[in-house]
Amino acid sequence: MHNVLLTGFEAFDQDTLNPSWETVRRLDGTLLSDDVRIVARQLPCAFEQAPERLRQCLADVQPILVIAVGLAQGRSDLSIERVAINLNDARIPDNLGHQPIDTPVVPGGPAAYFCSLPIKAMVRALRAAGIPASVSHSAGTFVCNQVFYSLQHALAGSAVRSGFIHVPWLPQQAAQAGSALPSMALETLVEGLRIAVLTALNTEHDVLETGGQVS
Ligand code: PCA
Repeated sequence: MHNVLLTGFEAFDQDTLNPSWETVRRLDGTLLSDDVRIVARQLPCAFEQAPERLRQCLADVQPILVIAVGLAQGRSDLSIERVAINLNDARIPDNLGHQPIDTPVVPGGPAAYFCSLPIKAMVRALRAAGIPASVSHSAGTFVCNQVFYSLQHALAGSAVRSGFIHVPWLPQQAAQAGSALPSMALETLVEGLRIAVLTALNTEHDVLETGGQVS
């Protein structure tokens, strides 16, 4: 059996749940073919712990493909991240109260890594299924970017493809916050992630077209 690793984060900031974990845990154990299944794992929203937990997951699961998923409050679609940068610059403290400012993710590491997934094909497949998606050129500078960078660093030079997707709030989170921030239903997120994984598995060469990026 081959494994696809999906990671999601624990809740952070004011939230009591994180849609990234709610989504990937519903896909845990899903068979994508006779010999490929999804394995979901949770990561802490803590700079000191997340990269090490990710490395443990990679060692345990021995995946053929990895997609890390996180929440981006304010985003309105599935944001397929193209680039991870070697910078921590936290806007708020993490779940352990740490707030690194202008530190590297990996001292001496390259300034950035590109995602190794067929991101444009993923955007195209999601849109064809009626699910809003776009390419994003910034995963931020908080724990999501740290995990994304650590993932690309760990797998650099290997045949295992990997990347990161940011998801919006769930509707109940936007409602509870009394906010006009965008949201997406859990069923849509789950179906979107399933399509993203299948497209990544089945697409060798990315398509050359616009990813509908915002900037
Ligand atoms: N989102 C945060 C960290 C955890 C999460 O789900 C981020 O975008 O960095």
